[in-house]
Amino acid sequence: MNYFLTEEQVMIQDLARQIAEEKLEPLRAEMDEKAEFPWEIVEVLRQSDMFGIYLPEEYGGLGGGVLELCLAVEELSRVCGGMSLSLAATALAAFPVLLFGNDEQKKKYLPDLATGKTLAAFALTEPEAGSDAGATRTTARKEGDYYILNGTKCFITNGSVADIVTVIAMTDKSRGSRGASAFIVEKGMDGFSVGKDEHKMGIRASSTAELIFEDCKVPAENLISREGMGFIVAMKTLDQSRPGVASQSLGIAQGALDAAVEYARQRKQFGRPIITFQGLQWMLADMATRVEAARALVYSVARTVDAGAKRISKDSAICKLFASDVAMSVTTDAVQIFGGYGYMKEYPVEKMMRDAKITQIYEGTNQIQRDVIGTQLIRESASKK
Ligand code: COS
Repeated sequence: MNYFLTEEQVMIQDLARQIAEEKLEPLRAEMDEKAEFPWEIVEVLRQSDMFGIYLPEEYGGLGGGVLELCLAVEELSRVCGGMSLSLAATALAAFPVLLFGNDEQKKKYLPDLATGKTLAAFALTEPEAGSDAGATRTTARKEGDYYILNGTKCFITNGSVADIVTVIAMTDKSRGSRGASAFIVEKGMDGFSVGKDEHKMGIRASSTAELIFEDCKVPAENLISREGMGFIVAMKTLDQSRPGVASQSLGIAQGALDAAVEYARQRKQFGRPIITFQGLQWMLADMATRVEAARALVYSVARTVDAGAKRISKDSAICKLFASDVAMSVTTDAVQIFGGYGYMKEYPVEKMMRDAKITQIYEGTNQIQRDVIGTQLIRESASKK
């Protein structure tokens, strides 16, 4: 299908594909097995300017947008949905600064994020505040020129490797979600530490950690936007970043489809390649159709976001919901096509199936995406009257 990508976008896609095939693929099984963070790959991504793809040129980025980021994340995820997260999760954490930061904050933090010198993490989730993001318990108390943060964040992607963390904390608990505020916390700030690193089912070549704030002193100038804007900062960040999860899902699904077609051509049973059986061809055809539908949706939503559309929550949720469900179904079908071999670690499809599962859960479960879509449908309908 022709998605009418520009020359620059095709270049980014080709470069990411080359990195994925030459650098990620040889490491994929080992990093998954050992559950190691891929520092070697981060270095390759740094050298090839991948971290700056979506950041403005004035801050040292390449001046692309969400679509360019999605193209890169898709290609990397086609080979490994875990390693691609060093980039995708850094972008997620950079969005609060990019969208709501003041000039000083942008000048201070974005150039190092653009080169990949600093990695970042977005810290919203807490043990008692997952889907219910408004139930955040971490507090931020103003004391002179500082905010004092106390609380624990969990399941934070890039948590143990991030140099900066964008954190949502309550400055005024009595105001509910309107009492939340967003902060930039740097590694090394007093009272900030990393807790346990999680053992995960999938995306094992990525860091998922607990972050602990114990009287953590954050300079007041690191408040993003103003007090009380934290929930909006978080929601708008997620609106911007969910196409990225969708592109990760899309890449995983494409990788599983490619592997399944290849395997079905080689594997012989009943004296012929199994791909010659119509039942299998139809299965592959359905997988390919779902993958292409997801791609069309992801690119279209990414373009909508880049065009500066005001209301993107619904579109963003739709593409995350659809693409992650496609990733789960296509990887499951790929394992089925591989049969017994698909269940074994010698082949990559069982890993792809494990990696796919998280895309239905993080950056808002798919149940929450449906809530976001439903809420917006009601609003749109009401506004017509
Ligand atoms: N953009 C701008 N404003 C938004 C918004 C968005 N995308 N989403 C919500 N808001 C505003 C609402 O308009 C409302 O404003 P008012 O107080 O002026 O009415 C306010 O924020 C509170 O919104 P709402 O009442 O919808 O909040 P809820 O507590 O019901 O929560 C959901 C809404 C469920 C959508 C939110 O908690 C959520 O996204 N949860 C999932 C969080 C998540 O994705 N976690 C994953 C971890 S981060 S990687």
